[in-house]
Amino acid sequence: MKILHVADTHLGYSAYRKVTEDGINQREVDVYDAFKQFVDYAVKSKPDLIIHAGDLFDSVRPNNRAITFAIKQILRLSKQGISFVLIAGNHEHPKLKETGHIFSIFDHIEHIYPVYNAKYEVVSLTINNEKITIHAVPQSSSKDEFDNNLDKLKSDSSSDYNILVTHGCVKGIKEFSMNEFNELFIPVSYLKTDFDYIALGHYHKYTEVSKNTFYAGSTECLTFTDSGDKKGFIELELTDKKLNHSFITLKNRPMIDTKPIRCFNLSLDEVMKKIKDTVGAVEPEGKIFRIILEDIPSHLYRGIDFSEIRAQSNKAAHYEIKAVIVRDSDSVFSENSRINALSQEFRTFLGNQNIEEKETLLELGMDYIWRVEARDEEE
Ligand SMILES: [Mn+2]
Repeated sequence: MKILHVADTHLGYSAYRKVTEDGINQREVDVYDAFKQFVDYAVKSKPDLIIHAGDLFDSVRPNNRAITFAIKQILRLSKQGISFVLIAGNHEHPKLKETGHIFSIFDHIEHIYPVYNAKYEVVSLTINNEKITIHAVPQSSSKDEFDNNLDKLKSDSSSDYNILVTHGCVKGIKEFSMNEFNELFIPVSYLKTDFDYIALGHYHKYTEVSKNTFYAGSTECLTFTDSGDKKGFIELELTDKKLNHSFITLKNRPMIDTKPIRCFNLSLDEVMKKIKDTVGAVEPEGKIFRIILEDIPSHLYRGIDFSEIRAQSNKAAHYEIKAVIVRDSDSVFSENSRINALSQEFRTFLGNQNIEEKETLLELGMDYIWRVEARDEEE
């Protein structure tokens, strides 16, 4: 039995300011393109089954373009008679039940099995005279509801194959967290060996969690943190209880997080030269990249010629500069009224708070600050 496991396709995601000739956000189009490559592969290779482990869409209310695109691609699979089981992830799960679920648009399409009611559901299929049971645990509205669903999991001994599909962070081996407010945790004890395969979604990096358990990862890079990873999906061959897997890589637009430039003891000319060398090595055309300036004194930072960097990067799909600015020791501000770089202020503020999860908050906060700073630089 041939199965494709895909996850975290995030249709409807958009980012940065670059638009296509038709005026559509370039990143949004890139994300569609990655999914289309996957569907092209499926139509060509004709698997018996496709499992999507959640976050098909990037949001609870994807735009019309994302909905139309998803329907069109999924109809291509349906027309080929390929069974497609998809579960809801945290990104498309509505906070309020009355909002309704976007996955209901797939309810009446032949061979398509959307699971999105926050309940454990079983999809049993007979493919080539073999019975395969897919145990689907979609995103739930609370941790308790999710745990309850996981507690009910039971493999079906009358089936030739049992597959579990769910969306969340495996907990217990290593933390597979995306630092998102509504993410759910899957205790490692549920990842039992009586499932022939466990298809996971949520963590965006392709990972073999155990012999029978895999994160397929996302199909595109959505942050610079995953820019070094290969992106794609998993192809599985299940025969006589044996599992063979391979990772199929998609062709994505290059996204490059360049090596940080340590600026502390450099002159402005040296910093500018390092930046220009870094940009040159990236070969910006059509690419997305980030320059990181570490420990740059604020007077140096103010002296950077951003227009020169802009000119050198004008063919890039997007670029940004992340700077960790340190205050000048010869600051003209008096001791009392001195305001440090925003990142430093935030770090100090958090340090004085009596709260758990400081590290997570620090990381999230720094990321926002860097993003805002990067945006300021672009203008
Ligand atoms: Mn995701």
